[in-house]
Amino acid sequence: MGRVITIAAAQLGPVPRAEQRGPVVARMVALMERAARVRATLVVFPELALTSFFPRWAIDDDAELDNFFEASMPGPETQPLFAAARRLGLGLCFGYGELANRAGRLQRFNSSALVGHDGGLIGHYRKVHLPGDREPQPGFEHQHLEKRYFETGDLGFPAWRAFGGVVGMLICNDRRWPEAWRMLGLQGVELVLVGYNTPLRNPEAPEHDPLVRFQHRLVMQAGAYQNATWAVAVAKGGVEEGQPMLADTLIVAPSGEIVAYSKTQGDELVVAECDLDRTQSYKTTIFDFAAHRKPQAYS
Ligand code: ING
Repeated sequence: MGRVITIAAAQLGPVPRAEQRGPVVARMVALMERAARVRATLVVFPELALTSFFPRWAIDDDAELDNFFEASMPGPETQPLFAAARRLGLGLCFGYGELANRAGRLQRFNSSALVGHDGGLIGHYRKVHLPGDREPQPGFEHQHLEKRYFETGDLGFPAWRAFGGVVGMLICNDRRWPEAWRMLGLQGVELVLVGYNTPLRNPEAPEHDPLVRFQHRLVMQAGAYQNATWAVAVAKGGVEEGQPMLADTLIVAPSGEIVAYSKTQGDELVVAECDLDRTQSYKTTIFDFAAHRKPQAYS
C-alpha cells in the first residue's frame, strides 16, 4: 500500500455578487463535513471561492472592490474554515482575494491558501498569469479585468512538504502555461491543486469557445503527465450572475488519466483515492532527469 490520500475536489456553484461571506463559508463547511464522512483527508475549493468572480465587472468604487478581498488570512469570516479543518482533521485549499499591506502600500492579489490537518496555514500562492485586460473592453457582455484588480504574484511557484508528499498550487490561467507546471515539476511535486473560474465564452476569441472544455482537460492532463504528478482542478461552475462558467472539476493521475470528474454545475464533491507513490512510476522511469536529461543538450 502506498502513500494513499483521499482527495475531495469541492466544486462550487454560482456565488451571487452581493453574497456575504457567511453563507458561502457555510456552504464550504458543509462540503468539508461531507468530505470527512467519506474519509477524505484533503478538500480543494475553486479560485476566488468566497465571492462571485468579480473581475467580470468594471468596479470603480474602492469600498465595493475591497468587499471582495480578505485583509487577513485567516480573518474573522474565514476562521470557521480553519476551525472546521482542525475539527475534522482535513487539509484544505481555497482561493481568495488577498489584500496585503507592505510597508503601508496596499497590494491586491488573486491568491490561494494551503491549510494543514491541524487548521494551521501551511502557506499561500499568488497567481502569476493574470488573463484579460486592465481597462474595460467596449461591447463585451462580461469583462475580464484581473490585470485591473490584482498585482502579478510575487511569491514564485512554491512547493511544500505536506499530506505525505510534495504539494504545489496553481490558479486558473496558470494551468495553461507549461512553465508554471514545470517550476513545480522541477521541485519534485507530487500533487498540484488548481482552482479556477473559467467562462464558457471568451469575447476576445469566440472561435475558441467550442474548445473550452477540451483545452481545460488538455492542459490538466498534460501538466500532470509531463510532471509526473497528481492534479486536482476545481471549478466555480454554473451560470454565475448571467455568465456561464465551465464546471468539469477533475482529478488527474500522474499517468494523465482522468480518474474522477464532476457531473453537475453546482456544489459537488468529486472524490478519489490518490496514491502519491504512483508518481514514482514515472519519475523513476520515463521522466528520470538524471538518466535521460543531458544538461549540455540545452546549453
Ligand atoms: N479564467 C480563465 C482561464 O484561464 C480565460 C480565463 C478563459 C483565458 C479562456 C483564456 C481563455 O481559465 C481565469 N480566471 O483565469
